[in-house]
Amino acid sequence: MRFGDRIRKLLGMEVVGDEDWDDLADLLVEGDLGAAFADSVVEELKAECARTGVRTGDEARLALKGLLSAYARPVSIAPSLGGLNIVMLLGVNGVGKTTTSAKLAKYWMDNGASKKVVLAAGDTFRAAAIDQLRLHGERLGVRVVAQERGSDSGAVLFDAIESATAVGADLVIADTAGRMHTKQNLIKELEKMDKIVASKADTARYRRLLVVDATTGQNALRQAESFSAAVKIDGLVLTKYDSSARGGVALAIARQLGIPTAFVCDGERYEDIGPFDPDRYLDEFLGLGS
Ligand SMILES: Nc1nc2c(ncn2[C@@H]2O[C@H](COP(=O)(O)OP(=O)(O)OP(=O)(O)O)[C@@H](O)[C@H]2O)c(=O)[nH]1
Ligand SMILES: [Mg+2]
Repeated sequence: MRFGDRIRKLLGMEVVGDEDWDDLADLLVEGDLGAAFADSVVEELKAECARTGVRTGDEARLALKGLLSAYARPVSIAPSLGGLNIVMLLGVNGVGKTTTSAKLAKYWMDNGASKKVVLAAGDTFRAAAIDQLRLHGERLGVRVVAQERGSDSGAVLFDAIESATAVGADLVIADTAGRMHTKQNLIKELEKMDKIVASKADTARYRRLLVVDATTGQNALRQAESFSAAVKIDGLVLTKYDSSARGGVALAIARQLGIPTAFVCDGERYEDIGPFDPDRYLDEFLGLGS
C-alpha cells in the first residue's frame, strides 16, 4: 500500500480519538519524518484541531497538510542566460548522481534552458563511472569531458569549464564521486572542487545539488548534514521516489537544515525527473486528492 493510502486509512474515521494521534505519529516516523519532528507536528495538529473544532480524519489530514507545507520548500534551479552555468551533483554512492546528471542535461536541453551542455566526469574514483557518463553523453549527443581514472577531479572540472567556454556551451553539469577511501577524503575532495569551480565561475550561476535516495529514510538526513558542513547546498534532488513514495525525509531535511528541494526523480528513464511540486508532494504523502 502506498504511504499516502496508509495515512488516509489511518485517518479514515469520522471522529479522531486520542489513540489515533499516537498511531499517526508512529506512521509519520515510518514516512521518514524522524521521531522528534513527527511528535512535534502531531502535537501542533492536535492543538490546532482542538482550537478549530476539527473532528474528522479528512479535515485533520488537510490541517496536517497546512502544517507540513512550511517544510515542503521548493527551489527553482535552472541555468540562466548570458553566461556559463555550473551545476555540481553531490551525494554518497549509489544515490543516482550520474543518472541525474544525464536526466538534467536532457531536461534543460528539451525545455530550452540550455543550448549546449558539457558533462564533466568528476567521479575519477571508479573507471566504470567515467564510461557510464560517456555512454549517457553518446546517447544524448552531449560532450563529456573526462580524464583517466585516479586523476584529480578538480582538474577535470577545470578542463570542463575551459572546454565549455571554448565551444560556447552555456552549462556544465558535473558528476562527482560518492566514495573515497575515507569520508574525510571525500569531504576534502569536495571542498577542493568547490573552490576551483567558485574561482572560475560566476557565483550566481553556480549551483550545488545534493542527491538523496528517498528509500534510505533518515540516513539521507545524516548525509545532508555532512555534505552541508563541507559545501553550501542549494537544493536537493530526491531520487527513487518511485520505489518508496514516502519521501518524508525531504521535509525533515528542510526543517533541520533549511535545504529546499529542487527536483524529484521517479524512475530510471531520462524523462523520469521533474521540478519539486510541494502541493502534489504533500497530497501524495498524506493521501489527499485523487
Ligand atoms: N527506480 C529508480 N532508480 C534510479 C533512480 N535514479 C537512479 N536510479 C538507479 O540507481 C542506480 C544508481 O544510479 P547512479 O546514477 O549510478 O548512482 P551514483 O550516485 O552515480 O552512484 P556512484 O557513482 O556509485 O556513487 C542505477 O541503477 C540507476 O538506474 C530513480 O529515480 N528511480
Ligand atoms: Mg556515479
